[in-house]
Amino acid sequence: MTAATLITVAPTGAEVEKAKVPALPVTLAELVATATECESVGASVIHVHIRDDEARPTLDVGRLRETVAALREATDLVVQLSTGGAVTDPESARLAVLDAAPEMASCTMGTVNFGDDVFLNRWEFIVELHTRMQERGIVPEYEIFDLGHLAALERLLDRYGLPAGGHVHVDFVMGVPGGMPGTTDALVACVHALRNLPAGTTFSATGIGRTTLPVMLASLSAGGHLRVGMEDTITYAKGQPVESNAQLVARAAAVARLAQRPPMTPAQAREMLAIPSR
Ligand code: KMH
Ligand code: ZN
Repeated sequence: MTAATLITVAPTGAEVEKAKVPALPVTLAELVATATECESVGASVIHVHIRDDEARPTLDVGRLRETVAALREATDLVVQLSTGGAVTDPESARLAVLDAAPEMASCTMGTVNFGDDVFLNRWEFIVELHTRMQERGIVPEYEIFDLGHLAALERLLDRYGLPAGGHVHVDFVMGVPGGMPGTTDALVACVHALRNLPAGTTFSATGIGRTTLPVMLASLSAGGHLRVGMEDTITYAKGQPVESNAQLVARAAAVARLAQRPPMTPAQAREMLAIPSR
């Protein structure tokens, strides 16, 4: 059984509105403060979406570079930029995220209905993201919204080779309306499908909304890692809004300790994920 737990915090996302959720970190100062707090309570990776001056999602490369630099300066967290962006972002802008040179970036493994929208990820686009990350030494986190996305990942690795560093890490994003449900059964189905991927492949899981806790418990018991944050849930318990991302990370860290799987340090996360040293 895996010893320590990698905890990724996804503090902002592209969907939650600041006007409705004032605790959402949207400015660079808010993001850096959140990152520092989350690191101190057990996060080792931060999955980053940024906002513009009006708190709207943006993929502006200048802002992304500034964000990567500020997070590196203030924390030791592994910075993982989202190439998923918002459902409205064009492929060109999503590819350009890599120009901000993060240590990690997300790479979604297929198209999925996303509430009333469609999160489009064409095969050729996935190949482009994967190969550009290989060339630049950026480690991908393959985002899996549905079981078929794991078959797509198997095909990708067979045809185009292992990612930078040689280690494969996937994240099950569960409970999106249109994707796989946030249930133990769905998580177990995904874990079974990992046998078709390279030996040593690791996984984390996150459950959207009310599936946060069942997915957290299922992932820990299956030897997986965790992602939590206000990108994925804004309700801490029934009728109780999330106060901060650190509140969610602290809960995940406490549950991980209870499971005898204490949180990893960022250095341990870099080692597990085989992030090339810079
Ligand atoms: N905002 C979603 C449409 C990712 O960050 O890579 C996509 C998403 C996945 O959040
Ligand atoms: Zn995201």
